[in-house]
Amino acid sequence: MMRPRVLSAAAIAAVTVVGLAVLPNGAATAGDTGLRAAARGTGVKIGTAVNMDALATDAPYAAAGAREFNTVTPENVMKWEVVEPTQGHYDWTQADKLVDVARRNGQAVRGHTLVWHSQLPSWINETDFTPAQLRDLLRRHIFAEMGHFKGRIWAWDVVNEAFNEDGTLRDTIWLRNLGPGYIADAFRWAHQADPSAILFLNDYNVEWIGPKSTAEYNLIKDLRRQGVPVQGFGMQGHLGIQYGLPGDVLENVRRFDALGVKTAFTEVDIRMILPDDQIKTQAQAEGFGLLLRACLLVRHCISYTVWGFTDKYSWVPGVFSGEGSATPMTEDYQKKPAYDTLKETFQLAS
Ligand code: 9MR
Repeated sequence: MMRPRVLSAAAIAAVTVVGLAVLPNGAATAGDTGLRAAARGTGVKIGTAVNMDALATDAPYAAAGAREFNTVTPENVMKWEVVEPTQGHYDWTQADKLVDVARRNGQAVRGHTLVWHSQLPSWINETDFTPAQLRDLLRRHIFAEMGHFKGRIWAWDVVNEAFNEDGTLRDTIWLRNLGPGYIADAFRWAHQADPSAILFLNDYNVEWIGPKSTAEYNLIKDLRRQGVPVQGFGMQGHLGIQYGLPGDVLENVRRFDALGVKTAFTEVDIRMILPDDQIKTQAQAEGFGLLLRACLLVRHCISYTVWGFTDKYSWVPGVFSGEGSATPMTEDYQKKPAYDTLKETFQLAS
């Protein structure tokens, strides 16, 4: 079925009403066939970050992951510190496993992430490399990792979190040593390494229009004018209901859409100050729906990925003390209103 580009205002309102009022928290709807079935025909894939420890040890986690999602992102196992813990010695074990499971489940893989300031192997931070050596290491890393998975990764987060909140480039080992051109270089190398992968610039706090998202917009525009193969803009979507929801998210996604790049929500979770209650849980559902509607309403938004689907393994409580409940399912896999809103929104759009 063709992907409809416009949801009627009534349909959008209906999603909100159903998501907010009718379905009780945790109830499975009749004829429940999961999010991936609901997403079919919409042109937007539904994804999750995958925790490989949980996948190996928690059968309900593995079953829900296969049932609910048609794209997966490794939460950690494709990061540089994991794949090259010692210089020149690669360990693809966990990442290979993820790609195999995805193939068996008929899921596309979003590769995450090639160029980042975080989760670098300690040998990079601890050795006194020259700028020329670092440039060579970065190039080798991109070719090694993309080469290893060539043809099996649907989209790659090539450069992750390159900007500060004020729209300046983040001070990282890459910017300091290679200069701002490292971003264009990374995309050029990535395209050579695997021409079939869709190449994304990815960041957080860019769901709304502001200095950071505008700087990324300008960079993408500039790079494309120069013929640099940046092909997608990923908005992570780590939100907190206490900060309010990004009311201009659709307007924001539309301007990237107009540039001709693909867009995606790549790491959506919406946290709250604990304990949760019905009001917070409903506000969260609205947030999940808001981002999904923005994705469905533009032409080139290709996927919507949640950063974990159960609170059982969410990164949030470990980092934001006193906060949590950020995913669409509880720790014991009960569906929250956020889950129902995602499903109903997909169903209306298909
Ligand atoms: O969820 C990931 C967590 O398990 C790691 O400890 C953390 C390390 O930085 O990275 C988390 O994932 C991040 C992602 O790779 C990039 N965007 C922000 C995510 C949450 O921190």
